[in-house]
Amino acid sequence: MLKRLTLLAMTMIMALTMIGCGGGDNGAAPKNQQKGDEVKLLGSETAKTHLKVGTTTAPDGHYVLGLVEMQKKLEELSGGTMTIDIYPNSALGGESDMIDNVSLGTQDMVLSSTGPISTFSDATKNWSTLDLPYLFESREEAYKVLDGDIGKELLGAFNGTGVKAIGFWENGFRELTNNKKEIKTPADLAGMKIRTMENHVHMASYTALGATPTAMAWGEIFSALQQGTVDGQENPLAIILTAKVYEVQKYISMIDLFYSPCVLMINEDTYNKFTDEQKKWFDEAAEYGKMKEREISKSIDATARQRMTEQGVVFTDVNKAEWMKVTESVYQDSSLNIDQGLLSRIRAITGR
Ligand code: EAX
Repeated sequence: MLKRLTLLAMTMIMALTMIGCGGGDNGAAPKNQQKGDEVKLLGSETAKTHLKVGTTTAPDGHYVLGLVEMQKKLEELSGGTMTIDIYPNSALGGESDMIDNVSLGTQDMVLSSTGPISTFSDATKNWSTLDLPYLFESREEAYKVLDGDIGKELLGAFNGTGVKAIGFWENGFRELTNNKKEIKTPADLAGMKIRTMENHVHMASYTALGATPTAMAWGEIFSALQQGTVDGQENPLAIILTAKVYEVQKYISMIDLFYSPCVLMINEDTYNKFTDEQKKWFDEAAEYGKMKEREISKSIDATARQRMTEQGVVFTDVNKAEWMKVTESVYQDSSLNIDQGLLSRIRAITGR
């Protein structure tokens, strides 16, 4: 809780600094945010049960397209009685706030990266283990762990927190962008201010790499990049492309530092009040959406580099072994709540 408060305080200071700079919220949201986008993403008007789901990502991004698949499936399975209304582009708030709101019941659902989960509750603090650098080498390796017993246990840790965690969807491998210079080695990062998610493991990793990490919610990223509050940020290519981050960042280094899952969550009481039949429809639609979303994530990723190269972005491939070595110390950092037992079990599955 204390750590979460520290992060919240940091985020607030950052927000105040930006207001102080005259930033306000002008340009803070991704450029493709339009009122109309929200309307198209609302479920069928005739459904009796409308569940409001928030995400920070763009309407044409993998999260939202996956949620649209879930929405169609839920309407089909429930005979049109249940649906989800999708609110993209941080319309309902940042990820950390949305998870809190879901736990309090002021918002039904959220699809959020794991960024804020380890500081959400004592029960979920060992989720920081999932945020370690170079934990997974491929998405298939990650699916093996996240779809198996370990994933089930981690999701189950939410029981009693007000949030029911349904399943692991995909954000993707996180790459580094900046507008100053080509970054090939950790040494090139020296002194650079990099926006990270509100996550201690990610911040510690960038500190180990020699950068100055600044945690902030996604909705603040555009003004921060434009005003130079930060020099760069990191996110999967699918986000960099669909949120149009590449329009304000010339360089992308393919560091694959973290595999970033995202988690579909619903208010516990809302779920528990469903009839058994409604639970079945909901679970099946969510599983369907998850599988579709992973496919969409993969397919956006497959063309993203080419599409952004055509727009003048300079891509740099790095020697990942070098980056791995510099960030190894994070695994032993006792302040980060890394669960060494869980880590060994993950490694037994990934074979590394
Ligand atoms: O979950 O904040 C982030 O960098 C996340 O990757 C993004 O909001 C999607």
